[in-house]
Amino acid sequence: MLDALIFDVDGTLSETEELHRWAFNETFRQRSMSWGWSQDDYRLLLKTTGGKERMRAHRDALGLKEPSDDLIADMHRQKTSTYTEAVAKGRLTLRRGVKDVMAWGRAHGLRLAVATTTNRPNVDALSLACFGAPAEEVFDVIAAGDEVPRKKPAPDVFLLALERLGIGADAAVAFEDSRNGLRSALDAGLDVLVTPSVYTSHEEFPEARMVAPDMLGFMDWLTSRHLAVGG
Ligand code: XBP
Ligand code: MG
Repeated sequence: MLDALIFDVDGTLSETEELHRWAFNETFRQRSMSWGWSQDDYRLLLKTTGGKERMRAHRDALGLKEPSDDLIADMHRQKTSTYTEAVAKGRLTLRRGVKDVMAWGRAHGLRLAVATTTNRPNVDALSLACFGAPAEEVFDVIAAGDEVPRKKPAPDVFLLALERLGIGADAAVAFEDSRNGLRSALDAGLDVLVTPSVYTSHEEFPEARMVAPDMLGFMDWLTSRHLAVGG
């Protein structure tokens, strides 16, 4: 039985990565660092999931010893508060079809979950700003950020979401925007529906069950998948 829909956040629920990129650059600027990530830089940097991991990868690619991991963790706390303040001011909108698919799920008695590399404060801020309610009221299960030892493309965060849902992968469908996310959900045993985002439009998703420009494209597939397993 299809029991749950599991959503990635960044790039899937909302086109968030330009705002993340701005928050990273604001943090570098406020700390008088020479770092500055262009859109082209960031497209490559997004191969590394996780903001702390991304900054560490950038430091290492420059062959630098500083900033230390501890300082990067502090920078990430600052970046997160810069990001969440901007989200609270209404800088994000939901992607087309997100509310429709979530409403379809609720109307068919399905549970809704989140499996994301971003951290929980960012999920909470997006939920309040875009759904007008706390994340724990919008989603039945939330698996985010540092709750798992290995970030996407490792399957850990989707496996945690399935564990918290108390179901097997055959009873859920995952929604993603990136190859890292697709690989994570696939390795967790899930069927994956992909809506490429601004920063992943160049990627290929041959293993996806379906690829569509927005989530409205999945409504027929979801209906047949739900009916096929007895609804
Ligand atoms: C996308 C990510 C995150 C965000 C930045 O997560 O990889 O790292 O880019 O958020 P997903 P943080 O697509 O899995 O939602 O700085 O909080 O990591
Ligand atoms: Mg994503």
